[in-house]
Amino acid sequence: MIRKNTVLTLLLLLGLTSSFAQPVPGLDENIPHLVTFGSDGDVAWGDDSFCQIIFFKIPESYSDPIYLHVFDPDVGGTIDEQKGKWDTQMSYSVFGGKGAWSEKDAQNMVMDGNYDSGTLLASKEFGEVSKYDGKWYTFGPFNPSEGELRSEFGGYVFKIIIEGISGDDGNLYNLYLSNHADRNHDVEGASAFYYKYKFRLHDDIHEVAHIYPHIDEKVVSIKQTNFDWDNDGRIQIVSLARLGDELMAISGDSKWVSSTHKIYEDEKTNSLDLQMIKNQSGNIKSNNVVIYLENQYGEKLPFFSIPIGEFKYQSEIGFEGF
Ligand SMILES: [Ca+2]
Ligand SMILES: [Ca+2]
Ligand SMILES: [Ca+2]
Ligand SMILES: [Ca+2]
Repeated sequence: MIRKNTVLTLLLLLGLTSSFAQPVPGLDENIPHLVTFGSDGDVAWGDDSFCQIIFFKIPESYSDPIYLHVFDPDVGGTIDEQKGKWDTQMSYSVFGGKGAWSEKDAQNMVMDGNYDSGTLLASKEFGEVSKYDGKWYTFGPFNPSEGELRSEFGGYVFKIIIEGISGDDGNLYNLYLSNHADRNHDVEGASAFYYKYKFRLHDDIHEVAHIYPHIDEKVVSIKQTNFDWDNDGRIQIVSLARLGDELMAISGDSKWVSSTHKIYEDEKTNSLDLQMIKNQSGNIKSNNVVIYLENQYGEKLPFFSIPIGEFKYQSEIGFEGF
């Protein structure tokens, strides 16, 4: 009982601190880093298309300048994944304006399509750069109104595309939306979201990673697809309507797998908590993975860095017996 209360208190604290935070990966996700490989990378190392697309939404009422900080933008030295010699170039491009989000190729990451839609606001390439190894680089300032105004989000949407230009090494990095140029400070009411997520799992078997796909009222079933999970444990679905005993299929080395799951009434207009629990005996290190979800129409579902609604207070269920 003591342990349960401790976990619940911890979750409540996390909830308080994360309500206004915009790091990507998010605090609640407990994912160490995002991953993008150089364009000559081996997909078997865990990145199927050498590109990552992350969106940020800023409330329409917010008018101060915003900045996008990138931790460890270089590809070399600390946290990155070396193959042979360091020879990878990575581009970071920030987009706003009409089409930045609303172009479906951007949401679906159609790499031979118009995924880099909208107005290019800033761009920079990094290779092995010791000056930025383990350090932050700042894009901006941007005026919130430079984003794409969308009423469905109640604000302006920006997009950052991280793409491998050359080389075969893995770039690991983190993002943070801030209202300060020189430090991470939260933009109240803002959040990040993404449709296809590529990241590194913890090496520590006791760490549980999460993603929080948003389920709108028209979703009756979801199809999840993941790549290169290396059979690393399990993914369980936790929500108000189920107790975490339903598992999603996970893939093997360099393999794709999908599974389809019914959505219950109580799960609509809320977020699911997909808990990624590592293989407790596999000693699986440096595991890069890809995951996305679709509704019954084949439309991709967004994951939000901040879980929507009250659902998160229920998620101690998933820690029971772990
Ligand atoms: Ca580095
Ligand atoms: Ca290399
Ligand atoms: Ca890096
Ligand atoms: Ca992997």
